[in-house]
Amino acid sequence: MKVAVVGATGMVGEVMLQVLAERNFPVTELIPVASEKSVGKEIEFKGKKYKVVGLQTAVDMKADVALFSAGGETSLEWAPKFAAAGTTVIDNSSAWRMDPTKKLIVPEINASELTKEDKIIANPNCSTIQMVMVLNPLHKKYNIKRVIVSTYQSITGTGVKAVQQLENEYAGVQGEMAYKYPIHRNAIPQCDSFEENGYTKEEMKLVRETQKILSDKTIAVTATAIRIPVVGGHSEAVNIEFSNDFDMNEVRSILHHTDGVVVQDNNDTYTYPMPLFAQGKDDVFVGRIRRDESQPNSLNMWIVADNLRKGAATNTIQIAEYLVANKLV
Ligand code: 2RA
Repeated sequence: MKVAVVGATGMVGEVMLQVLAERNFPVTELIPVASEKSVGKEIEFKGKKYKVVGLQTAVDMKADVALFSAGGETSLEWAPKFAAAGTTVIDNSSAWRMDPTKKLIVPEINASELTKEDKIIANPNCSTIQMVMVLNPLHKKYNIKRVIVSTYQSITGTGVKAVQQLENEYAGVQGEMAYKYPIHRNAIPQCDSFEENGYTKEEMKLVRETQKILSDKTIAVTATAIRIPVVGGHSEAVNIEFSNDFDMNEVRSILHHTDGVVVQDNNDTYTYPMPLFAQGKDDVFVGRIRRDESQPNSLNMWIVADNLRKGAATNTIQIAEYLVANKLV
């Protein structure tokens, strides 16, 4: 497979290259793509050096698959050009996610929706992916009525500039700010910009994308997204109200038997998910599973995943793997 990685020099792009190699994705030719300022730079992939090329050059090279992590503007302009050249695009930006003609895919949940005609496929937002991985099997069994989620998001979701800001603040030096406020010793109740309704785009992604991926607009979701000075992954406190009652042991068993989900839940041994230990892993970790004693048919849980891996790069490559395995590319 001729594979283009668009945004190859960014945080997610670098993890994509790492995961492509780790999972031995059948890359016969790699096309690292970045903005003009990076053209000509060399990157190494599986022991071979490749020169970064610009977007139009990459389109003309007619890759089989293009994995995008280059922001919404670039994707809106260039994904159609790659698709017109016969390349199947899997895009990490929010540009196409809510487009009714585009599929929004978490392979373990809805990869079967994909067809050969899907030339631009949307990868969901990182905080959505980890949550729906856990919601999906429980929704099938008990029917979810409502979800209340509070996220505690890694600064790697913002990018290199945010990681540098935290390092500068640790070192007590003034540098470029990724956020309006210091992030060291702080929690910022804003991820992305505000919408008219007072919620941030990040919070509304959790609402809208969850309903699209689970194909159920009746699921009520409300979210609060917080940025915290952590780098290993996103954490989420999730409260779920079901239509029907449930058995706690059955809930744990269902999650334990769900591909891509690992239950870490034992108070006696202080076992619960944490971003420090989720970093670099592809699973979604769930713990602190307990009945909500204030509300019938409801439970609380804590969900953690590496936002750069299952939240972005790995999910993208799993979609590509599905396309290859099912001869859709
Ligand atoms: C964030 N989910 O964490 C967004 C984009 N990666 O900032």
